[in-house]
Amino acid sequence: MAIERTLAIIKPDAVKRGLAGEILSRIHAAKFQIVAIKSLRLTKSEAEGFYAVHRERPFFGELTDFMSSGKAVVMVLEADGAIAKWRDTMGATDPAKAAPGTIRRDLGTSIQYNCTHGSDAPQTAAFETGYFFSGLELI
Ligand code: FUP
Repeated sequence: MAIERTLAIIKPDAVKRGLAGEILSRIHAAKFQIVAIKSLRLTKSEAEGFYAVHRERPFFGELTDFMSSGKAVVMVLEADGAIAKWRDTMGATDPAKAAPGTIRRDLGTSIQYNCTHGSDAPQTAAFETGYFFSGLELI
């Protein structure tokens, strides 16, 4: 496998419930390097830009309302095969369908309030990383 970078988000549901520390512990335990990290609150239009690929989906309005409802923690994670590895660490989108021991299964409460985001492919990871971080922040 090759060293990759992926964009991870601790979503507003998890931040509000005080779960950021627990999720960061899992990131360390899984041996990711945190290349860059920041806490921010997206505006509605910033959330719409981030999820533009989903703009025709019925849940787009609710999803972008939720993602702009409070602080999130965004970070770039690095590891061997980081994109698939972080998706494995998170589990399936719907917590009810996620494998035991994954973040979404253990901490998520619904398909919308599923605590974390992860890029799903190298092209997406490049777009999403550049959405939040400048080149200087990624050295
Ligand atoms: P994932 O890549 O696992 O984050 O899942 P998707 O890209 O399919 O969906 C992006 C986000 O949309 C999910 F994290 C949660 C939200 N979503 C819903 O709210 N309802 C749905 O039916 C599907 C996804």
